[in-house]
Amino acid sequence: MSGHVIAFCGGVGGAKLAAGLARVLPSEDLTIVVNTGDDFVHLGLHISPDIDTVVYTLAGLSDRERGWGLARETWNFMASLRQLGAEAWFQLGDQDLAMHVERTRRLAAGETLSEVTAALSAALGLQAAITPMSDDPVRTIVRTAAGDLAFQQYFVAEQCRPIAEGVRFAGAAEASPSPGLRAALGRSDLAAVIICPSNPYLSIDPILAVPGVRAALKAVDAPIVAVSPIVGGRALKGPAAKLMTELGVTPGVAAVAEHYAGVLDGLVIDRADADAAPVLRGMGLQALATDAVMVSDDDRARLAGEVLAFALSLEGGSRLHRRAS
Ligand code: FO1
Repeated sequence: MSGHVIAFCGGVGGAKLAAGLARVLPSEDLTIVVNTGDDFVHLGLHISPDIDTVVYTLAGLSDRERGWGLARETWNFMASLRQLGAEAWFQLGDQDLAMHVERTRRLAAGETLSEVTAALSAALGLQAAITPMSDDPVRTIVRTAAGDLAFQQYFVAEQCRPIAEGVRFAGAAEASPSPGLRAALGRSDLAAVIICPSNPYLSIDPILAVPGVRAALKAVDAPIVAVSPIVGGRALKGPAAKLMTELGVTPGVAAVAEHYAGVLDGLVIDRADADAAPVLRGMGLQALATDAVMVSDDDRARLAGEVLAFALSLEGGSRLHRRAS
């Protein structure tokens, strides 16, 4: 294929497809835009969990079982923290710690998060352009029956147990798209935008909340295709289905399509949901049913290839619905 591809993604689930795209596309043809709504300062360190997950996954360094952090990690730092009676609810592995320390040092020295991410991913041998959605702080807050919770408090400390009543992105209104995102959206050779199978509410919405992003997507002439993170009414990973239920939405591919109304031209769903394809077409979307669950590296590359072929097969006419809605 020719032209540039943008991938929007969050952490674990999205990073797998981003890794597949990085395998099938030349590095200069791909910009991976990562959610930073999960970022927070912990123990004085700037943690960017989704950027770390994408970088480690693409570098082949991630722990495949957990999905986040490094493989063959050791946890002496955490054991020592506990001994000191310090906060130990968020696990920072001994090797992983270097990433957070070096990111924090560079940010304090005046580098932007985009610059830090580019430098650290290049140091790990990555050629793909990985960019935060914004260099400005945007923080995901989950409104729950127990009050407002900062994302990691909700996700890790509370294990997503509190009933969610809403999600907001503090700072989004004042944020600007990162230079990498802005440049990619403005490319005249943009061939496709792929929304990876990340949580639509917690991982992709923060990217869409950055001022200018939705309007830019509305205007692009390239196809925009998402891969559903919901298969057979269940989330592939994480709290997406629980969250949808709590927000009054029946978890399913139709709800994913509805959520992305006005943003998408097509949705890739798992074969388990093939029956829903006519419903999606009724909503003005093109649908591809395939094996959307990625286990092996080959699954990632195969799905990436299928998603790209599907996106490029969409006729210009299928974009009229998005651009008019
Ligand atoms: N997720 C957890 O469930 N527990 C943790 O202790 C934890 C630590 C952690 C440290 C560094 C990092 O880059 C990610 C980490 N994650 C942890 C993952 C992260 O909180 C979530 O997966 C994402 O924010 C959701 O996409």
